Amino acid sequence: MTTTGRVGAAARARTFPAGFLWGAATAAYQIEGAVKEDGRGRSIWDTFSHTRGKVAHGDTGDVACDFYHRWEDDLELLSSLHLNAFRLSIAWPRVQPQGRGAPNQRGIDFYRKLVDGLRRRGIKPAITLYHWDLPQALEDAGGWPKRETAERFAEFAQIVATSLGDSDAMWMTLNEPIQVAHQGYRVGTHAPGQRDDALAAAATHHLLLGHGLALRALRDTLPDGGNVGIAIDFHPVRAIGDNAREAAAIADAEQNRLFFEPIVHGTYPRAARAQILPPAHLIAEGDMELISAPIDFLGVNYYNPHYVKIDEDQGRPAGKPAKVGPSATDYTPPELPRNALGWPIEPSGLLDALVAINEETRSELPLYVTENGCALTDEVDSQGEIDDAERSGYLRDHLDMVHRALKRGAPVHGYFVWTLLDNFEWALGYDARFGIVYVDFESQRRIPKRSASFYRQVAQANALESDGENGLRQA
Ligand code: IFM
Repeated sequence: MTTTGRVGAAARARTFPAGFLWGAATAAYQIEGAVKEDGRGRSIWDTFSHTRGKVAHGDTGDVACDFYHRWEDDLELLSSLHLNAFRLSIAWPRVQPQGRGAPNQRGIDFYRKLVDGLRRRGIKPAITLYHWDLPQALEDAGGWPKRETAERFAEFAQIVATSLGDSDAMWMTLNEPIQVAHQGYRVGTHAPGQRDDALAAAATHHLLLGHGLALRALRDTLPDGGNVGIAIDFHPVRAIGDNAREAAAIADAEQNRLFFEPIVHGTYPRAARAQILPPAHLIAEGDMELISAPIDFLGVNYYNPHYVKIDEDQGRPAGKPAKVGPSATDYTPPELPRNALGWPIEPSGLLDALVAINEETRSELPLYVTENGCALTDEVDSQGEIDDAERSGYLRDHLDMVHRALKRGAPVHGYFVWTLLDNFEWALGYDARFGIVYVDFESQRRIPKRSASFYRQVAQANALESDGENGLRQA
């Protein structure tokens, strides 16, 4: 493409608002490694991944991307990609090895160095307090099904806010709490591996309460009350045929509204089935007010919609139960493209989610896409490169939807690709590669994929060029 051609294309580009955040999202256990260093305590994921049969190939996060030691090079990588935001999570067991009591200074020092390193590079930290690595000691005391865990979480939030409060960060209390309740306590595919509806329903309420109590602690501790939100995964529900409408409404209540509705309205969704909802005796006076206290933004994680189709013979939704949510099935229209994990790829679901959330919050809540990305089976070619054209196309198509959502009035302020580095993908181990940067886990060498080059050009231009290529063809 010639220079003149690019200027011409730029003139017709889909430009994002000034100050738009271009970020990459990560989570502590998925990248840090160093699980026994500097006084870190044990987390439920250490226990789970070391339990036979729980994670593919027996993989663990013991080393992961060794980010704990390589963080400085990885921040350089962020700079080289022209990203102006980085989403990281704080490993609770590094800061409070037993989940309670005095902080471990060496753990705090690590995150201090990290946010200072980001600040030096002009990259905004987006800090998640809980991305699934509960201290094992708290699980031993009952975990999220117990109210006390929510109280301990607020104490942890207060410690972190005191230590890093000057970092001009975005703060998120929880990441995808439905996955904690559902995969962690209902179907057992994630740590701590429990399988019990009642535990999952109790965990649901205490995760929400943990959010509310942590939010209050952050408001009290951060300068000017901080910039605080939560990251929730949204799966727009598509009914296939009129006879699927009722089941779709239930699925929407159980997959999407279970956490969204308490936070924005202070109520649990009426359409959810009784066994999914927290029982009344767990909901103390004042809980719903705490949970629905105003937040400054909502983080929207999006990967795919859910389809509901009624199996005529069985009279119930078609497909096997999926592990991602209480009423999801793995039924997907066969014509849809899928990623390497079999997840359907449907960019319009992101537009639908952003527009629907904005309507429901009456344009009063700033939105960020806090996760969106594509798992592929990437391979290094003979040139030493990773030509992940499919991922670049995925990013282009989803960014186009973000741009359309902006045009339809949704106040989207940033986009975080999931993820910077190939990493430990929970129960799937290291097979699923979501990164825009390839990681050779033997040598820990990082190789930016072609999608990284595409994303860099979009971030640098703050725009999708009119043909959506952003240098892709000559990259
Ligand atoms: O890797 C996860 C992340 O930790 C939470 N959201 C979904 C990603 C892909 O499965």
